[in-house]
Amino acid sequence: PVHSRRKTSSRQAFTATPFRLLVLTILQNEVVRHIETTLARSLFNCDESAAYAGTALAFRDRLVIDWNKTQQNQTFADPKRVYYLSLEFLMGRALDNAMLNVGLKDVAKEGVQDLGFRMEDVISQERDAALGNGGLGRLAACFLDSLASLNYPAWGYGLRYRYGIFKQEIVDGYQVEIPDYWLDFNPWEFPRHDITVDIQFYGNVRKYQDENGKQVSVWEEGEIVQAVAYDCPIPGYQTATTNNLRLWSSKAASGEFDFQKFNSGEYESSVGDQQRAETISAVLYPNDNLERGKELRLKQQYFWCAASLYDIVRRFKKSKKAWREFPNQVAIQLNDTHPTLAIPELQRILIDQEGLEWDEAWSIVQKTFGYTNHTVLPEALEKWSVPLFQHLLPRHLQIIYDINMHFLQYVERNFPKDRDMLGRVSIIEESQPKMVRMAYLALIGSHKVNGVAELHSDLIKTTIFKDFVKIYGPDKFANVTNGITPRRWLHQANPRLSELVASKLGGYDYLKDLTLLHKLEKYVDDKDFRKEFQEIKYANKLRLAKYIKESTGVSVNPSALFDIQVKRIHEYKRQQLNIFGVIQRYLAIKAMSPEERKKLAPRVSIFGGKAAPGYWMAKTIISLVCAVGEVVNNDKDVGDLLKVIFLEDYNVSKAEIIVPASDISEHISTAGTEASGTSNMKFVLNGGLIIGTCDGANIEITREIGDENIFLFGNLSEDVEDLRHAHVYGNYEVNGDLQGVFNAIQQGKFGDANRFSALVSSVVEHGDYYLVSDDFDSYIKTHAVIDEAYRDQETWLTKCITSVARMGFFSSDRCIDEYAETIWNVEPLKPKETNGSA
Ligand code: GFP
Ligand code: GFP
Repeated sequence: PVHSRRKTSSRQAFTATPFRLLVLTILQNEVVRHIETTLARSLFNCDESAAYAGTALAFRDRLVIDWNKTQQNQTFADPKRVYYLSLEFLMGRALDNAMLNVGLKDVAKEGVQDLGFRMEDVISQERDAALGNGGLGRLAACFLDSLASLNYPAWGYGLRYRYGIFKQEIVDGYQVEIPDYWLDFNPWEFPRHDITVDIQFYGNVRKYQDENGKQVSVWEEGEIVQAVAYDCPIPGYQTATTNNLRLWSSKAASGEFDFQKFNSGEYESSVGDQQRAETISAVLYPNDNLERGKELRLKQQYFWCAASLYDIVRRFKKSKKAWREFPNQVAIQLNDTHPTLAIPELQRILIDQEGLEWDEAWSIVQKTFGYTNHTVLPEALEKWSVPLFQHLLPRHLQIIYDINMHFLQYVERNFPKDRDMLGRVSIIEESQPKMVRMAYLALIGSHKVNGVAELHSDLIKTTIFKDFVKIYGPDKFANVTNGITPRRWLHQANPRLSELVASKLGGYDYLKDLTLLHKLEKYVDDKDFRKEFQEIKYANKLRLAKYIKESTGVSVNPSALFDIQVKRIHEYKRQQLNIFGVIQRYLAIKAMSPEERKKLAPRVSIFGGKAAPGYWMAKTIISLVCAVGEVVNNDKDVGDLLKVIFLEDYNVSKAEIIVPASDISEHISTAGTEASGTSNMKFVLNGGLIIGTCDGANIEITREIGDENIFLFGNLSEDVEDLRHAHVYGNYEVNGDLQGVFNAIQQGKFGDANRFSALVSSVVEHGDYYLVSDDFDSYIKTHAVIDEAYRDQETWLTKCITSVARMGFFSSDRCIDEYAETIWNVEPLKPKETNGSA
């Protein structure tokens, strides 16, 4: 007995299962030992945070055993490995995931309960590892889970930011950013002070001829910063395979401050070098899909690429294989263009350090890399100025020029008649200053380029990479539609639904093969199943309603239709369309007769997401949502019929509460702009329906679940360009409903109209780039269809269940198998023995 708040003892439940009792006892002892010895806390003042720490450390011990075995097994077998280079890994919390993957969650739950705590409270003590902005970083996290679960020998390489994505607070309706210092206590990482790499910046290049007359380039002088490895174990689900995520942290190469300066009393500047070096991995850049060309960002990219490649090359060299074997041993995937510098870096290592000839080296490079594109938005494509490159990475710039020269010669030979093509496809943009186009470099240096959903993969071939399809042929381009891990996004986020599914499918095998979900269709008419399914949704809504009350003070009716849009705030994702729609609804309700109101299903419109600090329009959208909420939520005349909620600081752990609670979620980007979307998959998998445009993965979701189960609206991507041309700048007239919304804003119904005028003028004066006015009508009508459909709860429920049953395709396991087969050419490696947990 450790804690005064002990609730119920559940020991009796174990008496029938001695093995379980044994495991429970062992686990409990480990937790207690960690609390007492590792944390040096008395059990009598053990609070929830200590209970979390003790539990986390006990599970960590188990992971470490499997982790070591996995690494040894991989070292011994030396198979081809996958290296996933991503500047973002949006991992969220680790404890729950570790317990589920190790398979001891139930035991642990009883164990901590016995110590006087509720597992939910213990789990919620953990800080999110929020080393990412949104979909791109979360995809990387889902991929790590799948790679380990499918036993692929794989490593993630990233940066260990001291500050993850900022915490968002809403103060008087405005977003305020608070630094997220998340490393106070992080039991999930292991510093490897013995694994360090010296990374060079600046300096200059000296060329000379060696004794054989060969041109040699030496990159000299400049500044050295040290990269230190921090490793995080990534456990697979129901397998002993535990892969590694290696994050690099920056440190001054000398490791010390300047003693001379210190001794002469210059205390502040004596630590200057150290601080400058540490700045490199200090903070994650918030993403507004607009490249800003900051030197520190380029430094981050090179620092991380160079450290990772050094490590990869070192590991390869242990095998003493010939260099030509490199692509048979190593597959490197570039998650977007952020790691593109790995391409010239590998070329540099091979020619400058290992003495390979250019062509041989380049052939190795091209076979090694694959590049995933995540956006066609032109303003989001990375470019770096040549002068900056010259200054920071002089040798790499030369190599990039040489890569470009070889490439352009090839293009010239093959397309002698198209002189303009050379300028269009050149890695160097002839602007003022000249720019390095990273997407072209990534594409040219890789053997495969993939998009993340069918439409997106088609679009990259007809827009940004059109010329390259002519140059390389279509086979260089592939599609791998994104996926999500069902372990976190169903089993962990929605345990009751997961249990219900398991009860019908005869166990949890479906969490390893999500296509098994199709068997649920049999139960679509099963009364008990339907009832249970509906009850679970209601319970999840209740849980969210409680959270809304706690965090915003607003009471919402859990029986209302929960309509949710949570994602980064961006004009292309069109939260502005959503809030305009909400205003329209509000105005309509105000004008309704009591009879009409009676027919209307109450709604709760829920928003969440961060705006990049420098993205003023996105911040304006947030403040409009908050302002509308203020008015609507306090309008007694409207009551439960409409509530508008902005949930602060959306992150992975909040998504786990929000996603299972939706009736409808919104995926309403301007057609052709959202590469895939992945929250659309999460919501449907959890028994919610979606309203969406024909964009990204919405299209494939529709194909899988049937168009009767999704609410599609709006213009198609092939029409977007013409529609944009049709918009006149100046005073554009919008249709009646939208004009009514704008009037209400301009009349100050939601506070000072000037605050929101940019949102209105972007539509009526500045060409409506995101086509809000073109899609508004169809959006509103589709919401009316949703209202109508929701009144028929039985049919609604059928749609939800059918959709869940048809979501098998969207597992990140399927996705990873596709990458492995079509891009990486790697095989799983069977783990040795069972895991340290069983
Ligand atoms: C890896 C792991 C180490 C482990 C060795 C041997 O090393 O923790 O000790 O394998 O199992 F990281 P490298 O492949 O990085 O050399
Ligand atoms: C980006 C794209 C999304 C895509 C993800 C993962 O995510 O359409 O689903 O990458 O491929 F925009 P965000 O960072 O914008 O969410």
